[in-house]
Amino acid sequence: MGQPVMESMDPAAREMLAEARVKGIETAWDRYQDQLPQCGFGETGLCCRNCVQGPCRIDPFGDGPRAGVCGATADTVVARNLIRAIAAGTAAHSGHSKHLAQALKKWALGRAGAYAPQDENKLRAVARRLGRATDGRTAEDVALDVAETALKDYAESDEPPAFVRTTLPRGRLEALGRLGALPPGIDAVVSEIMHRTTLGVDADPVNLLIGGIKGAVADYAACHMGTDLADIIFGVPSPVVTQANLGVLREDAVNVALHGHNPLLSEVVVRAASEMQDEAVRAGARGGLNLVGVCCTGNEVLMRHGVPPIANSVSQELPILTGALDAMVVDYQCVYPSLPTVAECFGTRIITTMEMAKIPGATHLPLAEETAPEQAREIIKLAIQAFVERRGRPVTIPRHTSRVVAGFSTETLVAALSKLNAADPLAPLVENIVGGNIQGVVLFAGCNNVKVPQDANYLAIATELARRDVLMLATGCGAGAFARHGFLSPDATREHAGPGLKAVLTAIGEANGLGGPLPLVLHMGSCVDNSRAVDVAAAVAARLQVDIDRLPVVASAPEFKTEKAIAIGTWAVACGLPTHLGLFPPVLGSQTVIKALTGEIKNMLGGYFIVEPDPLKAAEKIFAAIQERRAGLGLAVRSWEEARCA
Ligand code: BF8
Repeated sequence: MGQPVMESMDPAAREMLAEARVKGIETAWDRYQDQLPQCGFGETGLCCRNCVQGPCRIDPFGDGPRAGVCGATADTVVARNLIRAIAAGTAAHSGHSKHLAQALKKWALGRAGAYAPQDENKLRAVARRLGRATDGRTAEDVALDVAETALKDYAESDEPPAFVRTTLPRGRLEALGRLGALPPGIDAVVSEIMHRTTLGVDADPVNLLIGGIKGAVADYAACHMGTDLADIIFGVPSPVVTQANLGVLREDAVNVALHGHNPLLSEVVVRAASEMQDEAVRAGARGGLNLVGVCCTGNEVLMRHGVPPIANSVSQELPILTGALDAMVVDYQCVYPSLPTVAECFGTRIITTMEMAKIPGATHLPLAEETAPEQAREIIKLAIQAFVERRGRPVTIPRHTSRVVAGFSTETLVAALSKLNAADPLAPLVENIVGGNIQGVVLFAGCNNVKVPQDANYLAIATELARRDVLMLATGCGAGAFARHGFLSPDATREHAGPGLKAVLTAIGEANGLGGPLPLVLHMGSCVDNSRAVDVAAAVAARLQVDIDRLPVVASAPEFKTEKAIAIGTWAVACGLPTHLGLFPPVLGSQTVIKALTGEIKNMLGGYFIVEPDPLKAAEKIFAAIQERRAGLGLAVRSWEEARCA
């Protein structure tokens, strides 16, 4: 542990951090330094606060206490803490999805006109997949049915959630069933984890971990639901071309950042902004209203409207430091409570919108689905007022921008591939994997973490894998990292892709009239949209007549930080994927837990964790996992060195 060599690989972020120092404003990086050295018991998962006889701490070196007051051992404490994190992540994703289901239901009942489905085809396709009738029924009836089916997935039932049953391959369901890891319901399993981890319930680390995997599968259901419902209500994303990074802020525009996760709010703000451009211009903003995105709300509006992403996760405070941001509108999750403090000197309005997510010092304008358009207009008015107040004050906007092509939903990918083979769209992808032009696929997911120079792991790993012909997908803050460094562009394909990958991306791009390759990394959306990658993997697995756990597909969360990311990483493993983590999760205090998650689980589910903080070694291990899968399918394999020169 120590001071990072550099806080961020993003030059715009570095400029803003220098500005923060000049102005004496604290950011996440400063607060991290203030925390050092961090508590070793917490870091290794060996601190238990589950009852008031504690906190108990277990000595990782065996010299001090070997059990807590109740007798809980290191293995029990570490496993309990880990699966509580999974439950928290699941609660967050599923709260987001439940909110979407409720909005769809309100629309179907005539109470929330702003949420009329923009994609009736997807509505009917999801309904059919869920086993609901669609023929001869109105959109309202089908929507009500889909919303109620979704809401039913939360309660305890005799069968797993519909969003698990109808999306995972049968082999996956059977493997999870054998392990006892199929959840009876989303809320039910969150509640079960809280129960089994309280004092004096489950003390068996392996049984606890199985309970955690069950929770993670519930998280997968919630994520898939979040993707499906957002696509139904707001439209299935298709490719958009835009710019990323702080350089898109404009001194002469009303700059409004949309931050958080749930598109319920940001979508109505996007609509309100398009209707209120004139109002901004009348207030003196020659550039009108300029919307920008932060974190996963940023991803949602990026892929549906081309709203430029400007910051992610650890760098969310930096847009305020430009002095040009008039409002930051937040919903929930990954929103730092520090924002109003940073905003104090700049006049930026921090606007919270969710009853359950207020921040002292922010302006609170609660979102109600029934009256969302009026609230969105009120938000824009506040931003315009802030612009009027800041006019004439100096701003410091870094010049950096990068070109971004984003919005590769499953449907878009299949449509793009169908230009090469209309009768069998997956054939070109499968044939190129089999033939070795594409060695395998890596899904980059997860956050930035102040313990890693921002974006460094993403860039280093992706650069190594690209030159070795690995097809790459990205979501969440990982996608934001690639966006800010130009990796979501065709130029990056020309610069970094190995010959096989370049040929495939170029063939698809040209068949789709792009006159060049697809981007080096395909942006699939927000963190809940990791479900899109599972859909692609499940379709390819079906085409090859195998289960997902035999595909040369790996997940990587090289800079993860949140409990949500732990939940997603665990369901990636449950789906059968080797899953790389670029930081040590808080499990080092238990050899039993480490062995179970990095080794034994492979025999049961095919997936397993690879923990490797060094990005170059990580790339090598990810590539080795791909090659192991290729060998298992009887496909030609390449060594790390050989692949570099291919
Ligand atoms: O849900 S990647 S820091 S913003 S948790 Fe949060 Fe992590 Fe970013 Fe999106 Ni996902």
